[in-house]
Amino acid sequence: MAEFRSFEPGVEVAGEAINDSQPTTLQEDWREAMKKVPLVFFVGGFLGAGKTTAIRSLAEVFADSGQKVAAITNDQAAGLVDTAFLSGSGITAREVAGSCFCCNFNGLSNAILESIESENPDVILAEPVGSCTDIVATVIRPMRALMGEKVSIAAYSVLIEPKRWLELGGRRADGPWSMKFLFDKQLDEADLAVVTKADTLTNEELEDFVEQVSREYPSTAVLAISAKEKVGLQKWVDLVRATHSRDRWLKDIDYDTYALAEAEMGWLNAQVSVKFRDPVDGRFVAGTVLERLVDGFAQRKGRIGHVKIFAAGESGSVKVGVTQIGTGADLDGGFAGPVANLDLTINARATLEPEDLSNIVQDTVQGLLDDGKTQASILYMNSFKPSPPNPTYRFNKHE
Ligand SMILES: Nc1nc2c(ncn2[C@@H]2O[C@H](COP(=O)(O)OP(=O)(O)OP(=O)(O)O)[C@@H](O)[C@H]2O)c(=O)[nH]1
Ligand SMILES: [Mg+2]
Repeated sequence: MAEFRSFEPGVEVAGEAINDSQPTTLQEDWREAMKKVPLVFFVGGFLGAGKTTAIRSLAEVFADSGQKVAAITNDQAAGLVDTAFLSGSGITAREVAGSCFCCNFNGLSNAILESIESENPDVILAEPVGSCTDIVATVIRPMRALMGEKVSIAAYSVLIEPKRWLELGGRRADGPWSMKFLFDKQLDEADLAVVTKADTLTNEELEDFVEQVSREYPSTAVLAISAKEKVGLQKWVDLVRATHSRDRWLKDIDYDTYALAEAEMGWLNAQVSVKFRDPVDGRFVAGTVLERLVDGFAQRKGRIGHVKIFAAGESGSVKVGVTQIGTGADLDGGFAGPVANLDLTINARATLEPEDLSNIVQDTVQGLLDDGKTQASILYMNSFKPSPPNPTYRFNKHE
């Protein structure tokens, strides 16, 4: 048993400890709501925090208790690693692409209605774009008001990757980049702060970290999970059941600063088809492509939000990714044997110009041809800077 498993983070909501072993009226309300309409469970948090991996693991927890799950992914452009990854894990995933949930509320509500029509799920796990904030005012409050008869909406969970918190200098420090603004705003509106990747810390580090976050956000429930090791997930679901949304919409967000912070990142989505004369180890190829991309970003002094690749071949698939330069790659999945074809979905978010991102991808793909036995072609590539957020709705009246 991993050391951190013995750690039980203190769970507090508005200063009152919750005993989640006792059914509460809130839990009963939640169950009641669950019977009638699907629960929309938003999993927010910064780029690379672990949202999609958590959604995959939460889906298992809900499925184990007999509940049917669907997922909705979101991005500024089509061709998402997350959709391929969740679909590859057997989860019905719809993609709202072209704009974030807040700027395309109708895209999100249509995806939810389609999901209800086609799958009739008990739970819809929805992942906003990792650079988005103001989700409560622009998505959750409008959804409650406009779709309250079709869905119930869970308390809002925002995920925190400890490594990112440290990179950005914690709560108070001025972060080294303006994305810190987004990170802080995301946490300001959270009902639950979920510390992810607990398996990457020792028991003591995790305990210190959770205490630090709880100190900085004293009225927010804080808990720790490892989606990879499947630890803390049932506790998270129980806590969401027991937590009323505190409606912490952001009263003082400056949309010009928000737009500048989002536009610090270049965005690239690409699809690449690779064919090998002699079958190869797909994990090795995916890891090599990732390493070359990350080297390219580092040489141009880009900071990484998340660079990830979903590689699918005839004998399996793998997702590889890096959330910071200088740290090792994460791998998830594998192949039963060598592959002759690989379809690569590449998503990169880094503080570089879109042309730089495209050039690095083109150079990397070109580099695959050097052995004379490999063919590779870019089927689709879209690189850009996110446009200023322009929400469909912003419910900013005090109730
Ligand atoms: N060690 C460890 N790694 C994890 C865990 N959860 C996620 N990861 C890794 O962290 C990386 C980012 O995870 P994702 O689930 O893609 O993160 P995300 O927040 O959905 O990322 P974006 O959608 O790009 O914002 C992946 O490479 C995962 O394998 C965890 O519990 N433990
Ligand atoms: Mg994701």
